[in-house]
Amino acid sequence: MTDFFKDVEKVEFQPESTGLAYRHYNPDEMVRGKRMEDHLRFAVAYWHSFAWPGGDPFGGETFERPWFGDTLDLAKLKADVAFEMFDILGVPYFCWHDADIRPEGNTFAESQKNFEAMIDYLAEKMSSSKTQLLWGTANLFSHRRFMSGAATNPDPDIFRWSAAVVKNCMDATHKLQGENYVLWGGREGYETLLNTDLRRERQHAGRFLQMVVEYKHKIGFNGTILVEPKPQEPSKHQYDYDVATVYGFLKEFGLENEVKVNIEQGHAILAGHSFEHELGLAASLGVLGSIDMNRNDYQSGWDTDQFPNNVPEVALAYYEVLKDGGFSTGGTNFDAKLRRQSLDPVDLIAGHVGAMDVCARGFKAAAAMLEDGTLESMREARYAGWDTAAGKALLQSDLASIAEKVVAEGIDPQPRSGQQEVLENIVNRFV
Ligand code: XLS
Ligand code: NI
Ligand code: NI
Repeated sequence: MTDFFKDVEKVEFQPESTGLAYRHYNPDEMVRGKRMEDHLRFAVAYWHSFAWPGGDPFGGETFERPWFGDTLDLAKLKADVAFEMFDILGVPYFCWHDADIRPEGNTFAESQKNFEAMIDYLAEKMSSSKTQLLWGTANLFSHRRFMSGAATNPDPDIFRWSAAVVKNCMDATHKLQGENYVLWGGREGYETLLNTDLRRERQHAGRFLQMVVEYKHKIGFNGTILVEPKPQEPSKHQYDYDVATVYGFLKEFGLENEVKVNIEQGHAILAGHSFEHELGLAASLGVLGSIDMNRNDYQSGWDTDQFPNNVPEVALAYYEVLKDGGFSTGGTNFDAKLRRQSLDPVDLIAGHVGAMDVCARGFKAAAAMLEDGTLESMREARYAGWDTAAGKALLQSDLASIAEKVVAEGIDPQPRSGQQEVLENIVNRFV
């Protein structure tokens, strides 16, 4: 035991509590025939909670954690504290990048050795913990070697380096029985078209992703490969802009049945969409995989990665997830960090407890809206014309015959209300 969380007790479901307890998240509560914990599948993001020093563009580290530094012993201390927090929270999952868990070596081989040592250490910790791996991923964006991209770098040696890192991260995810492997295209984008060969870079990104899928099958990894869309930051323009863009990219490279998406709330907003738009679109395309449930500040236009705190927004998001049948390998990852003034260890716990409660409230509201059924029956009624024999035949027809019948039958269609306010009032009964 470390003494980092020394006075913090295990967080329990205590609906009447005014202290650090779950007031809405009851892991064992049955919702639509399944335990709430198994629906929501919460995960802690290792990087924000344990590796992020608290910097902003105007100032550096604020957190001064005892495990900061580049040695294996400190990396192990970090892992010890992480698993103590997982236990305090009772979360079923966590997620990592290679760079969050291992010290950087002086060479590729040295970094790999450190990484493998830490994967063994995590495996040992996981064997006596309830907390398992939701996903692993590679950090191909922090080190200066990646400043012009990883798979899309003009230098083939960086492509090679990145491919080798991803191979190692996939091996590690497989070894730890992770349920997904994520690729967020950190610097897969550009700053200026004046120095960028768009055509080449997209081809390289496509081939890279095909190699990932080929390798998944080669090693027999049964998890899901997920791409995480984001429109900008750190690059001025990122290739995986949003769900629609990623889907087009997957189609182009023949990967639409192999790869799904990990959708982040804040990234959806940066792309000019709502979270539920991105989720609903992914579901309609059959590629909804997992979510990063962290919001941005609506004024800053930047990825501020804050814990969620808006129940109605969360409810509409889980409504889309539930309509899609819920998560299979995916889950709810808090890709969220504390504000840089929140220095106390207990702040880390409070951030996650609050987020889990907000999600539980939103989730229960979503389940109740679905159970009630009014929203779905009103939506169906709106399209009922298409379920008639004539409606179905229409899509098999052609412009000329349609035009002929429009005249012959003298149709006179009347506009009908979209009933948005009525629908919004229904939602408000549940949130
Ligand atoms: C950054 C991304 C990142 C991914 C994992 O904006 O959200 O944290 O989730 O690389
Ligand atoms: Ni993000
Ligand atoms: Ni993310």
